[in-house]
Amino acid sequence: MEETTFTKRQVLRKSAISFAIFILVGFMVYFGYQWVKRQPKIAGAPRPLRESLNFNEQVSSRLFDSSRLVKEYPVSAAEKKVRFNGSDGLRDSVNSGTWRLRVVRSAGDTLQISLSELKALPKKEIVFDFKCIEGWSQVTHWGGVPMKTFIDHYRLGPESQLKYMGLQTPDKGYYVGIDMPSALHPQTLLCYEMNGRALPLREGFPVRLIIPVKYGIKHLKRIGTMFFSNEKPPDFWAERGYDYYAGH
Ligand SMILES: Nc1nc2c(c(=O)[nH]1)N[C@H]1C(S)=C(S)[C@@H](COP(=O)(O)O)O[C@H]1N2
Ligand SMILES: [Mo]
Repeated sequence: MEETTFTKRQVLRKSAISFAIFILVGFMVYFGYQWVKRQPKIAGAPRPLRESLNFNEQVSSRLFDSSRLVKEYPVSAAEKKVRFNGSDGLRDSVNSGTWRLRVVRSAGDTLQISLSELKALPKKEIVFDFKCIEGWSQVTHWGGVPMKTFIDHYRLGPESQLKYMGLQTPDKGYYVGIDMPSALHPQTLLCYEMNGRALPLREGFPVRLIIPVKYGIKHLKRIGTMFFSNEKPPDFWAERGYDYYAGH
């Protein structure tokens, strides 16, 4: 077998080359980062980052298969002490008797739906692993009317042909945009129960969104208004630089 030996000169040359590459890559990372920071911001994130988020969104939504279900657990696996996170849009008081879900069909044509009307529709319960983008997750138990059932019952078929659903709290302090395939996913609920009882105030009483295919940021608590649009509706955390799609 032939042995390869390097002369001292060759070794020196190789180390010099590796060192030069190391320095060059270092400069590229540093100036690349400076360049990204100087780029104009688009919807809360520097342009190159927003563009890659949008690209990821295109890939994820093409791969999205609405018949694929998020894993469900037995009720016994559900956490009794549910974590709470975020109270934007929850600071005013709310009265379940006068609260209405406002559904904007078109300008000047708004449905006003009461809590008891929602409760009269077929109910579905789900126990799933609720994931927050901050890094925690919890198996929790929710009940409400599936969004798809609600859309069919109120004959919102034409509106649901649009690309997005927008949701806002009554005071507009928190708001999200949801791509329509995720809004109509069979596990997405207009939720009014947690652990078999009325939603606690801080968990979004009287009605919140539960959308297991998305991270926590999209599970808007205390829904006031629902609307439909082909443009991306304003989104609280996307405006602060997070991913708009937020699926997992
Ligand atoms: N109205 C409103 N809804 C909200 C938020 C908020 O600040 N305000 N925070 C979101 C985030 S980041 C998470 S993780 C979940 C947390 O839901 P929980 O408080 O029921 O655990 O609610 C989401 N919905
Ligand atoms: Mo979150």
